[in-house]
Amino acid sequence: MAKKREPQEYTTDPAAQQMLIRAEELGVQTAFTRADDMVPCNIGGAGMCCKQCGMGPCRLTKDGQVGICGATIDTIQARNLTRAIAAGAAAHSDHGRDMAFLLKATANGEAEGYYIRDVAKLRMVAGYYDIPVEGRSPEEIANDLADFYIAQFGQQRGEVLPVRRATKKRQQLWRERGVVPRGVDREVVEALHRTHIGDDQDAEHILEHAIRTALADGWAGSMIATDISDILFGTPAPILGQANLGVIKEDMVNVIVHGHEPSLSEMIVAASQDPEIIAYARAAGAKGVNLSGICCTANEILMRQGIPAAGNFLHQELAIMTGAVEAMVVDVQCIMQALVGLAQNFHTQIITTSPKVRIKGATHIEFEEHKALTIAKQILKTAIDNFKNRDKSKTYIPQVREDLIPGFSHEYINYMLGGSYRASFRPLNDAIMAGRIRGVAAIVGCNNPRSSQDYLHNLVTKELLKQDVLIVQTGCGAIASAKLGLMLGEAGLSEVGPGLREVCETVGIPPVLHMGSCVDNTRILTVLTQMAETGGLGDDIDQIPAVGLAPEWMSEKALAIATYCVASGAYVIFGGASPVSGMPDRVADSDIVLRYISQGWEERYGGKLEFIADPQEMIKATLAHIDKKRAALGLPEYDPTRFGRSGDSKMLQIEALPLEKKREAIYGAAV
Ligand code: SF4
Ligand code: MSK
Repeated sequence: MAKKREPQEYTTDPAAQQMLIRAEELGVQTAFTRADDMVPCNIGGAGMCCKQCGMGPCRLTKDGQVGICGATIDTIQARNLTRAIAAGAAAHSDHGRDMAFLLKATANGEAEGYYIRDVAKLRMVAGYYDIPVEGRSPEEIANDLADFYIAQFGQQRGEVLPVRRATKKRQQLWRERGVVPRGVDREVVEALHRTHIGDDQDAEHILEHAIRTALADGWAGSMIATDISDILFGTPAPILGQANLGVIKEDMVNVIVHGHEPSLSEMIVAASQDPEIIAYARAAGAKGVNLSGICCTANEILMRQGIPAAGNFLHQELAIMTGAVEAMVVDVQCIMQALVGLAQNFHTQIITTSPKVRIKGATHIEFEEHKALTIAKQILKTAIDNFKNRDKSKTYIPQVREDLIPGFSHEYINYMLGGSYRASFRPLNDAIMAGRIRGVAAIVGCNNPRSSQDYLHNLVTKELLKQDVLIVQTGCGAIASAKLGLMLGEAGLSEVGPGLREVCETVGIPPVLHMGSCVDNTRILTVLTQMAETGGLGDDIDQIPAVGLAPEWMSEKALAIATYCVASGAYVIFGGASPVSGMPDRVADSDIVLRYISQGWEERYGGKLEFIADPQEMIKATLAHIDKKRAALGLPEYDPTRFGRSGDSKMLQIEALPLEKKREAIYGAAV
């Protein structure tokens, strides 16, 4: 059994630390303590265990050893990794499919409570696929777009059309390599087929299909999900929000929405503001209904409606332990089965809503788009009815919360850099070319109780900010920075290098931009593509001084995201353990797959995937890659001493000077 850790070793978040002390007092288990008790299997962890058929499981631990069928270690590792990527792609894409059906129902007036909020985005997206827009109603366009998107999942031949949104060069490369997805479902199914016993037994060949499957996620399934969420619920723009457990309110009915899909949560937001529901809550003795979110559902409603985030992945159990949550409403993905058992210690009801997800012991109120508002009200009334069962002696809400400004969609970034008339990525590219911004890092992904919650996210983020690296974030990584206060303009700027600080002050942005949920990593693909197309930073993503990081990854979706980013040309660094680490100290050739997804993929796609556990090494590798790309573009070497003499901080210093010194400081000694 691993050593049991102290609360401050489990997490760097002060609210979470308080709740873990509370867990100890109450004698309840959490993912943190279960991680201590669960010793990972080092053979499976290294990707060297195969259970693809009933002759196994075959655990390969010696040089030259093969499975009963003769499968080698690299074949087994490639199959395991590809299956994980296929599962991640399936999860994102099934979410995208549901959104497409919701768009269809909305267009046909069959989805109670939904309407098309962002007609401009609808017209723009329809335009990508040559769907006629002029003289047509939003509903007509939406109906065609929904049909088109639904067909992308089941398409059997040809190419999924959203790949058109990549750079021309990248599309050409994918075609040459034979990895353009034909249809989303086809690639996922083929990944499962190829990895069945007795099929594809060439590790590199298997991994090329992993690329194709991941591309079906990033450039189709997830991109479709993001597009439709924006069309139906509005393209995000900056809005004030809050994050951490302190958003839970003592005197209100607390409802937490958790999971990923915005379809139900947006309707719960609408229902919570309904006078009938507010009156119902007041009649129950509460001041009203207080909604908050966990995981990516939190990100969806935070960036559009400013609904607070109670926390990221590892906060789901801690939120219940406040004893003040009447209902936790879950849809799909990242929902721990442990919630139900934990909730039995309190009065919290766990309400499952997806036809795909049930948890034994949970209340199931199935979501149905045709009567979504009615169902959302029913869920809220169930929560309100539960308010009377709250045991005040068991209530403990840590008073820790932080403000943030989320909502940096790629559309808004374009707008903020150039206004309505000259929306452009030009200023960002110019700042990178000048060296004011050294490069860009996307720090995304989950929490993992095997490391200290938020520690790696925040350490890497803070160090890169000091090095003038602009950070964009999604998923649980974004919530980690939000809780730390890095997503508020000025508050975050004290941590930032001089050049980046000047840019943030000029444009009026925080140094860490919250770009949304896990499926919204496609927004990052769009930003990188637009940067490449703007000019000055090469003509494709692999030339941009940018790196993707997931320091605390845990889900299969993270592996799918990593792989589509690599295939799009990005260098991706994952922290924690590698699922294909092999055991090079014991089995000489057990790192074939590890080398292929790094050097092999870099040769083929210009991007690579590496697992680096040490955060300092992660930072070093990020900066080295950014500097290498800068040098390849012929950009000036990064030099922090060149900048920092303009901007708000300088003006404040100048303000404090006597008049003659002021003049000198502004115009120089010669004046
Ligand atoms: Fe063993 Fe081969 Fe079956 Fe895998 S597929 S469990 S290696 S016999
Ligand atoms: S919710 S996939 S823990 S980021 Fe998207 Fe967070 Fe990872 Fe789930």
